[in-house]
Amino acid sequence: MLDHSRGGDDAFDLGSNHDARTTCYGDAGGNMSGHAIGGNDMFTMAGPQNNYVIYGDAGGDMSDHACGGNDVFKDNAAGGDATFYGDAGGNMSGHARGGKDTFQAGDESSTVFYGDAGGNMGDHAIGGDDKFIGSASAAYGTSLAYGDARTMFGNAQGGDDLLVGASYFTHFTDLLNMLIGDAQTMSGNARGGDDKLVGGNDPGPSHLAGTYESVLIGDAQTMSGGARGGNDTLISGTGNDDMWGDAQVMLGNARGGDDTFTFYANNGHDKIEDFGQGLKGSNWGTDHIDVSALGVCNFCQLDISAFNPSTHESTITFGSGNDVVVHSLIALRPQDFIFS
Ligand SMILES: [Ca+2]
Ligand SMILES: [Ca+2]
Ligand SMILES: [Ca+2]
Ligand SMILES: [Ca+2]
Repeated sequence: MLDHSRGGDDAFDLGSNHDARTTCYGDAGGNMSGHAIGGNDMFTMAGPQNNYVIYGDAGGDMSDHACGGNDVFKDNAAGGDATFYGDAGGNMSGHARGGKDTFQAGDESSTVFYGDAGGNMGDHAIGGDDKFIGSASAAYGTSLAYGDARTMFGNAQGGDDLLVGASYFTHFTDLLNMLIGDAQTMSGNARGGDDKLVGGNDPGPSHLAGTYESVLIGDAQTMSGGARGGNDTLISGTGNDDMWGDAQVMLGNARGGDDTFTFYANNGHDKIEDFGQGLKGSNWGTDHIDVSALGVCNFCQLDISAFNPSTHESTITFGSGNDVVVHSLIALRPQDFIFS
């Protein structure tokens, strides 16, 4: 799609197939450039053991001032593989802009979501505010969701995305949800969005401490150069959550954002890996632990183990079987919390 072309608003009902392979493009099979605008498309499907690859707008790249539509993918299928690229399967460059896309995931063996681009976002590309909603009753399967793209560099800016992990996975011991607010890697002057990530719920018996059903990363797995993280909110589910406000690996002059880690009753055995306390020499920002929903009114009501200066860890115990290990620069202080 070139120049000022505009895609229509299409509804694709892919029916209820069995063992089918389906690839669907909302607007262009190839690239979108100029001032091309994608339509607002809706994809619906059902049936067992299918393989779906859906591109909300372009199968290839989006460049210049191309703009993605606001697309919706409702997956009512089970036992197959589903991948949804909210805007482009390839790269976004120039001043390309992603739409506000929504993926309501099914109970698939494998679910993969890129809110904007499956490849890179560079130059001045801007990610849309996308939503990934994992299955509320998943019997099996894994979810991998990136709010924006695989890689962000240049002056790319991530959108403010909502990523909700899949719930109900009693017979699994492996990781089920990997939710990343912006990208796998951020470098250059890339900016992360202000994302909200929600861990999955597990109604079954709790898993061992140190094993996780959800990994939540506010910005990227690796941040380097002058990349900046957004101010993200990470919400613990009843499964075990491994929570990173910024990045698993921080290099160069990369800096994280001011994140909030929120806990509700029956949080399981969680870990906060990069708790920022706004201290000089730290690049984790000024983060907070929100215990207001637990009815904790002040610091004295918290059960916090002694800070271990060699591991930099302390454990907050909310109740039997419910705790969070916090990795921080210094011992936790009252100003690190949000109380009710
Ligand atoms: Ca789109
Ligand atoms: Ca996005
Ligand atoms: Ca973020
Ligand atoms: Ca942070």
